[in-house]
Amino acid sequence: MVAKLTPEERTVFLKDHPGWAPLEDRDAVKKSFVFDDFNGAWGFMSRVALAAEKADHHPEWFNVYNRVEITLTTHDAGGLSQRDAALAAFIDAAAGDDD
Ligand code: HBI
Repeated sequence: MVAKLTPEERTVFLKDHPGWAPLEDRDAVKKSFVFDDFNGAWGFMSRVALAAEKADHHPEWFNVYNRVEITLTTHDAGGLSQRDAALAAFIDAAAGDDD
């Protein structure tokens, strides 16, 4: 059983991962990414998909053309966990958002 983040851990998560915004209606965070074109978006999604499968931790996402919206939460925990923090870090790096 994976543990939910404590309030303190959640604060650190949001500080360490700028752009990830908590949702109102559930214990999750969401961030949008925009790429030059669909090819860029799809390449990003491919990188994230491989990492998600390797981690056995998957995003909830939406894509239209060059835009990708990603929501992270841990279904097994019923909220945010360290798995989401790790995947958020990978996603930001894959998007080039980690500078
Ligand atoms: N992805 N986001 C997320 N949350 C989960 O709880 C989860 C997952 N991917 C696979 C997975 N759990 C497996 O451990 C099974 O529970 C489906």
